[in-house]
Amino acid sequence: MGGGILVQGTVLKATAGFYYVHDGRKVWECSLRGKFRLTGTTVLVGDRVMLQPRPEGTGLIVDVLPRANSLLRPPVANVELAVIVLACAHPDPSLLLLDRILLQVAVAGVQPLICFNKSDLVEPAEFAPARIYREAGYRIFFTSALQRQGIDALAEALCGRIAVLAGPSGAGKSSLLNALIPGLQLKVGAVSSKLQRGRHTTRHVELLGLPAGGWVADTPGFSSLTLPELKKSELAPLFPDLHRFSQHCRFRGCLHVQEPECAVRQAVQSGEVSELRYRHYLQFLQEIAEQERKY
Ligand SMILES: Nc1nc2c(ncn2[C@@H]2O[C@H](COP(=O)(O)OP(=O)(O)OP(=O)(O)O)[C@@H](O)[C@H]2O)c(=O)[nH]1
Ligand SMILES: [Mg+2]
Ligand SMILES: [Zn+2]
Repeated sequence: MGGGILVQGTVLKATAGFYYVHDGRKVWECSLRGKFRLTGTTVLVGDRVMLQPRPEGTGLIVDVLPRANSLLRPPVANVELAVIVLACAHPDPSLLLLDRILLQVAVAGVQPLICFNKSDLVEPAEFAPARIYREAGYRIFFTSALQRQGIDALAEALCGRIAVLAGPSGAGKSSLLNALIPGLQLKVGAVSSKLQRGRHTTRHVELLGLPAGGWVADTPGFSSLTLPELKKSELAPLFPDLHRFSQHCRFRGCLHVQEPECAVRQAVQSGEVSELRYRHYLQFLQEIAEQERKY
């Protein structure tokens, strides 16, 4: 490894074979040691790496430190907080997509936070999705990037953490970051009025420094997400609102579908568990069963 002092840092951005690594003071433009291609080592935004300074002032990444976790969509490592951003309207929020993202975030061991943006377009008190997810136990924020509402509360939740903003295109992730970071001018896209979708204005993942400390990644939106690889029995524990009833089911290993004396289904019937969440649970369970059949 040719001697010399190694520098530790965090990968902020990766584009076209170059990695930008922050060492606490400055940003190094780095390339990857050739060996990584052979060993299949990947370097993600958020990775802690060791770099070897080169005479011309750039760096060579020679080691990737073990990850605490990593997300697939967006591809970011060592994330502490996932802020799932959905628009209250325009485009209307897909709660099925929200539940897929929540599942992926839970599997990765990352703390979720749901941000309903464009609150200026609805009456927050009457916005049913927020009630459903608040009652399910998730932390909810209402924001309007446009009218700068709820930005301070979001800033406080992000302070000092490594976070990602994830969610569909057009929800306002880049707009929120522009509101959170003075002077930042991320490109913001229009929502197609015909398709009711954003246009994927953001194309790469990048960690940005927050004024009060911490890092947050703007990420490109996505509209579909495959389920993480799970066994059927692993699904319900990832729905905390359903799972808390399962200890009262008659059968151990109850999947809460057709089994008699299922406490989860009873909770759905009595309204203690949201029917929408339960329907999504059943849909995911079926997708897992279909995946299993393929192997
Ligand atoms: N009414 C309203 N419009 C907003 C708000 N925030 C963002 N928008 C608009 O929504 C559109 C999409 O915003 P973006 O910030 O580009 O959305 P994004 O989530 O970054 O989209 P991608 O980069 O494609 O994933 C733009 O026209 C914004 O001006 C808001 O709080 N209220
Ligand atoms: Mg964007
Ligand atoms: Zn059950």
